[in-house]
Amino acid sequence: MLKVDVQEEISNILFHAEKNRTDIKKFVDQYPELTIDVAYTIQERLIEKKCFEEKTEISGWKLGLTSKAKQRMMGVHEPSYGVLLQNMELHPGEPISIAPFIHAKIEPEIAFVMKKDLGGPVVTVADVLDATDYVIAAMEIIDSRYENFNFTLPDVIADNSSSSRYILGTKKHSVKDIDLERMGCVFKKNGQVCATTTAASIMGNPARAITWMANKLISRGKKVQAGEIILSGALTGAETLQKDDTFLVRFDGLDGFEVTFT
Ligand code: OOG
Repeated sequence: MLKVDVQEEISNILFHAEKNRTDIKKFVDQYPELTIDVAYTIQERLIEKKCFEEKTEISGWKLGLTSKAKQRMMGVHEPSYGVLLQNMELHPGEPISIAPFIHAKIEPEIAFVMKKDLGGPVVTVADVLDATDYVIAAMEIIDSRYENFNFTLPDVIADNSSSSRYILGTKKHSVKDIDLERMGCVFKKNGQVCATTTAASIMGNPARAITWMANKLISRGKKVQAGEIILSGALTGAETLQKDDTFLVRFDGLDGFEVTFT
């Protein structure tokens, strides 16, 4: 088991890598004993540090690596989750400065906002649907603290699943009005289509991906709470971004929106 002081050191290194915009080498080479479970503990330490230092609070959760394509691309075999903080939220229509990022990428996502806790003992798809207040189009900006996004599953978990910022659309939709398997998604970069896909790319159904996370949280003595946002995972591969780039996401039956980087 990785010693507590090493866990603390890793969370400190990750915290400062983000703050100073410096990428770092993945940890598993140096600490092969870094397990998935310990990586979630390191993530919790990192989040406590960020909440304290940045005077912010938890606003929700994000799933990562939920699509087979993405798992294959990153060489991992299961999804991961991370924590969203209030100071990570940006708004459509406001240009986004690339200044704080190391090498950010952007992904289209379906966000669920909860009206009930997902307390278990076992959370099912029906529980997720019943607990959902509304569904809304979203984009996530990921910015791995590791060189060239080169990591193993425990590394990326410790790094809060590469989370950096998130943007929610403006129109709320009832989950009853949406086909969570067949809903189509078009993602455009600078007016050109870069990906088309359906909601089923997220573990067959994004609500199923949420059950995976909700049950994992319960096994760690935590739970999704009413009022929290959940980003259910990217539907496509992440796109690199630069100054002056514009991205548009549009979902069948959900509103779409655009963001521009400066
Ligand atoms: C890990 C996070 C990926 C998603 O939705 O798949 C992610 C990464 O690729 O850096 O957020």
